[in-house]
Amino acid sequence: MAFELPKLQYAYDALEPHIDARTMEIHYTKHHNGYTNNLNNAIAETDLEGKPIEDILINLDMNNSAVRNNGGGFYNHSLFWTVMNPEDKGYLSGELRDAIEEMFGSVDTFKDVFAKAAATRFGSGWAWLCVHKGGRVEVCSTPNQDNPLMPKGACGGTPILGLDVWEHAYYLNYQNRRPDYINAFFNVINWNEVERRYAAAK
Ligand code: MN3
Repeated sequence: MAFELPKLQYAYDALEPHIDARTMEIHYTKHHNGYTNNLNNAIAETDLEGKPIEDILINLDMNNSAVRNNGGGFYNHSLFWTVMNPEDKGYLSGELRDAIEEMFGSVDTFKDVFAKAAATRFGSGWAWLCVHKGGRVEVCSTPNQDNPLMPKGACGGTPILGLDVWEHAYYLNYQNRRPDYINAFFNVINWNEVERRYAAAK
């Protein structure tokens, strides 16, 4: 069973003006599709074939750069599309809001910490909100296509919100203005999905 590019649940232009349609189309059909195909090639006829992606990443040999880069790219983008939603964004509430306020003091402070993690990631990478067993949340960032599931992967919890800060994620619309892209992201977060992931992982 090969991994399949997960279906995008909205149109390419659905996140405009925050994320433009051309960026979405290229990002999904070229980048994510490429990671998916390269992951399948990297694990074909190895003992990783047929395993869930989470198992592959948690037990990853970090020296296996093909699986590290493409398995990370497959997983990270699969999460990324689902934590954005143009129509049913929901709002931050319930247990997740409580956990964020307990850790950061306020939702605004959480947003500042997350935005800083995304803005200060040098080069390409991701910013994450993770949850640890027991429900404690943490913000971190990772380089390239690494993520917190991987051995020694930053906060080390389960990622429940992720932001792609590779230039391919924003350059067409924002050029070098990564902070503007980060601010725009907060307008399209699907909190219902983040809360669902929180409840499942805590
Ligand atoms: Mn990307």
